[in-house]
Amino acid sequence: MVQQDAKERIDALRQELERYNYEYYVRDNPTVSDFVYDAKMKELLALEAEFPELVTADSPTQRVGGQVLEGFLEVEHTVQMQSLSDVFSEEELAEFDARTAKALETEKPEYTVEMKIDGLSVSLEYENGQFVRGSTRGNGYVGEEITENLRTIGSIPLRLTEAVPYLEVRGEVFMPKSSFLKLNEQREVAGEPLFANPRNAAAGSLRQLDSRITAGRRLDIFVFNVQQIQGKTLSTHQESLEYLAELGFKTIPVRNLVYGAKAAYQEIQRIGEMRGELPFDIDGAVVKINRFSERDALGVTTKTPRWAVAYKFPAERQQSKLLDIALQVGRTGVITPNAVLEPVRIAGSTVSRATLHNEDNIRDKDIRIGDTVIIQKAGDIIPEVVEVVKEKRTGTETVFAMPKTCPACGEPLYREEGEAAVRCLSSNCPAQQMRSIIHFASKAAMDIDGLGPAIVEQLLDAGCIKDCGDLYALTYEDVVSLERFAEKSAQNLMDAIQKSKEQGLDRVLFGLGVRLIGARAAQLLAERFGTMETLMQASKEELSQVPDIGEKMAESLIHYFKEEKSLDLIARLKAAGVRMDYESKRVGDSLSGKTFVLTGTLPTLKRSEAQTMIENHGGKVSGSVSKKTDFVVAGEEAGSKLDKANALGVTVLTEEELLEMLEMK
Ligand code: 0OX
Repeated sequence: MVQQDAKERIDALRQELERYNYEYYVRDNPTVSDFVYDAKMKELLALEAEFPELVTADSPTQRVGGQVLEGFLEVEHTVQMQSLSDVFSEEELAEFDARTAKALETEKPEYTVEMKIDGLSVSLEYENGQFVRGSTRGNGYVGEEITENLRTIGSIPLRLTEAVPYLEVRGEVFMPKSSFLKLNEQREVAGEPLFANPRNAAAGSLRQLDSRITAGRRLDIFVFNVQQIQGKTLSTHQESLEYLAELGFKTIPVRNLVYGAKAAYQEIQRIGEMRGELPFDIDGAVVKINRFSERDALGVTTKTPRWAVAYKFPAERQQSKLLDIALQVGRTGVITPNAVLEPVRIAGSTVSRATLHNEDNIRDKDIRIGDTVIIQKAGDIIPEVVEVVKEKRTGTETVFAMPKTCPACGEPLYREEGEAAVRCLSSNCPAQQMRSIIHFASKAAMDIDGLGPAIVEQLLDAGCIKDCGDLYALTYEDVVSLERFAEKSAQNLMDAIQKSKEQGLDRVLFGLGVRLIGARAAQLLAERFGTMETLMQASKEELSQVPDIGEKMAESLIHYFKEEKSLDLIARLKAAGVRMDYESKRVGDSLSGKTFVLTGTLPTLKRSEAQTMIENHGGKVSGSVSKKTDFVVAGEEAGSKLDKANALGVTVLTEEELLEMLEMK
């Protein structure tokens, strides 16, 4: 066949296959047999093999790539992927409605109520109608690029029905319940660990570096938001969902218009009643203002829009039997009692452990070993024992008593006045040491990839390490001689340990696990004091002068830096070459105390870039205009925020004026 004929045939096959795909995955309404589909796909593959120059990224043959990635790249979201604020009752929903109605000066706001899919939020970007990039939500500002994995999802169009210049949409990737059950059955047969629920299974599938694995996982998506669009004006949520459906997306099902809180609540209840019968998990319903002009008027907070709210369905509860109470020793020596339960299925997963919080909780609820208890699990939260079914007592139950000594090291346990927690204060307690090392290596601290709980335990057992200071003295031989370690993974771990030395003061400080010093406090302290030495010399007064560092935190630091053991550990980390200084991203304070709002499309800067620049000069960026706003930076097609700024007399800047202000022009 000559190339011209091949091109025509290839185009025809692609169009046909795309249509079958759409009918099968998006419409749930297959129109051809697998046999016909496979035959056409084979023909297309053969032609593309013969004319490789005709292969394009949006060809249906390209859904599953052959390359294995080394890691995921970061993606900065130009439009923040916000989360939703939650409400849990009709009253809380009514409060949201009252606030909204007041701000919009209407009696019954126009809402859409849609299902809240229990999956993972992703962004999909299209240029000229072609799928070019997909990413996870991450922290809302920065996520991970997972284009290859998303391509494998049949309901994600690779090419839209219109060549829209630019479009970014947001949706929820999920695993249908039936696929989840099948996957776990296969994993059980293969002796692989089971996924706790469809959401975790979907998350695990999207995190694969080899998209062929993702392709085998039968993921699906519902799309529910236009993040950005060029070349089309949309004015309501309903309109945008209809438009997305026309473009070929599978859009969120059940999204009815209602007016006011009462009607919204009724619709939520109606969705709740469907829950059990749906082929996928939902964890609530989302109530959103329908008109975009009204959304703009309501604005956003730093994390969540003011124009929407998630109504979370109550957690599912189940009965089980309390077989035993096991004690866990935490990083700071706190002893947590955990319920060992007869396994029971709750909300799609099997639960055999639940937290009992502390001694007082066990006493107050009169929880005894052998009791029938009620277990609750809400979303990601660890299951907990809610109450005892006292009618089921037989008289053989036994009352639990907290031991007097640590189950891990045998040293006496203490309970401070006014505290519910019982602690082991021994500095040589092996359980605490293990937890401290796991914390040090964790993502938010030194981020040592591959150093999880199981490996830390192996290293401790083999006597290779005693604390986190010893990690940097580990040798390749130490690691490779551990059970189940191949040469490549041993080298990867060695590399990750080396790399972690560059993390900087904020991460080291958080990693040390000083009581009360969380990730944010560590960052504030690193920013203020710059080096470990200066920080160690700071007085309690100097420490508590840092905004958001309270007196208790300051005391805890002073106490930590007095201990011989801490000083020795810090000295060893330093000697090993671990960086103990902080490279501030701040370049100046010229905008300190000033609040900015960005609106419209700026001529050269992305909004996120402008935001970073402002923040690096000490300014704050907010999502909505108020009397407290100092400047509004407005670009093209700035909407209601600009109107509001003008109405309030807030100074409006162009991008150029902003750059001048930052002395960058
Ligand atoms: C869901 C879901 C999540 C878009 C703008 C703010 C929140 N899990 O089904 N998020 C949203 O809305 C986003 N809608 C949904 N239906």
